[in-house]
Amino acid sequence: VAIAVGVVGTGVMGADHIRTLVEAVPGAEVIAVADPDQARALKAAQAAGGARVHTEPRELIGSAAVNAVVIASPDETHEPLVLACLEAGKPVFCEKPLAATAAACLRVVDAEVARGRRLVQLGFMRRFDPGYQGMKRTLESGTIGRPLFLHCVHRNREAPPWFTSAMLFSDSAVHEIDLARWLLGRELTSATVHTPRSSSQAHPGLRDPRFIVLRNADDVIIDVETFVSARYGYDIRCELVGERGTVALPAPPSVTSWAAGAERREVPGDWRERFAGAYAAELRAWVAGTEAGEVGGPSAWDGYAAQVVAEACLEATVTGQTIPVSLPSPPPLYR
Ligand code: ISE
Repeated sequence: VAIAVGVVGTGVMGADHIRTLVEAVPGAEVIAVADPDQARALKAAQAAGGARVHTEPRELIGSAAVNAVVIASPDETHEPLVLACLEAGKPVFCEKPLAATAAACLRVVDAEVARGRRLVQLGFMRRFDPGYQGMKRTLESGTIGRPLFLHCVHRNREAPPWFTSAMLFSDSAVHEIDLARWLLGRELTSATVHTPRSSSQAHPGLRDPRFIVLRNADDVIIDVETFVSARYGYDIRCELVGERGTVALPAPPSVTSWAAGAERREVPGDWRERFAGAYAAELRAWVAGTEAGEVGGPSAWDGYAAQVVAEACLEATVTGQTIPVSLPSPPPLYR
């Protein structure tokens, strides 16, 4: 029997998750969608092969026909909607961020802990990318020795007009924040942010790029160039330097052409293209967890921890200082 999924939010990510669920996730069926934008919702419902359309997300969450919920609505709606899913006892896949602030993330954590069972999987899809998984395996095999540096580059072609300077941390670099915790298996302990001159290609009011320097509990240094107006394409790089060797994220497969005396490789346009495989893998894992009665993968706690560090980055830009980060140890549900 297929898991009946309801999708809240049919914008860029919601529509993409619907397409992925339909094309690449056996065992799931999108039976309902919700969006205040009727036309967009109808289009998404058609893409799902005739799903029911709701305008009110809570109606979808409460519907007896819906077994599990995907939340891809605007950031500030995540907290109340995830809480509604927890109250209904339904497994939920929530796009990052878990909630708009660390304090709000903690409220979600508390609600899940109170239920005593993991129902929330967060959309940190890069953990499902084979390249990052290979880096983690290499580190764990011991071949490169103890880690010293993690160098990261996070470039987007362009940012939407509503993208704020704070979102550079909470929306973009939050992926590297999560990866640093997951890959190195240690909590982050401080954040410093260096600000070069702003790119003339950034939209007015957006301070872009930034250079973030994090430290973890093993004194590994993690640097992240975050540049969301890079123009030429979507480019994600990562290298982990150890005492005896290094391991790097492989470049994505790309069409290469040779013409007019030059070799030309295509660069992905955005994250949906670059991480398509990871998006499918995370949703397959979530559906499998839903079938098994307890979801795994990136947790509400991971969402909270990442948000705490993103907020420290923002504070670091205001004061120019290194901001210490200290996280309490996670409740037993997340260990
Ligand atoms: C976006 O929300 C994502 O999650 C992408 O992975 C990231 O590269 C981009 O910067 C964010 O805005």
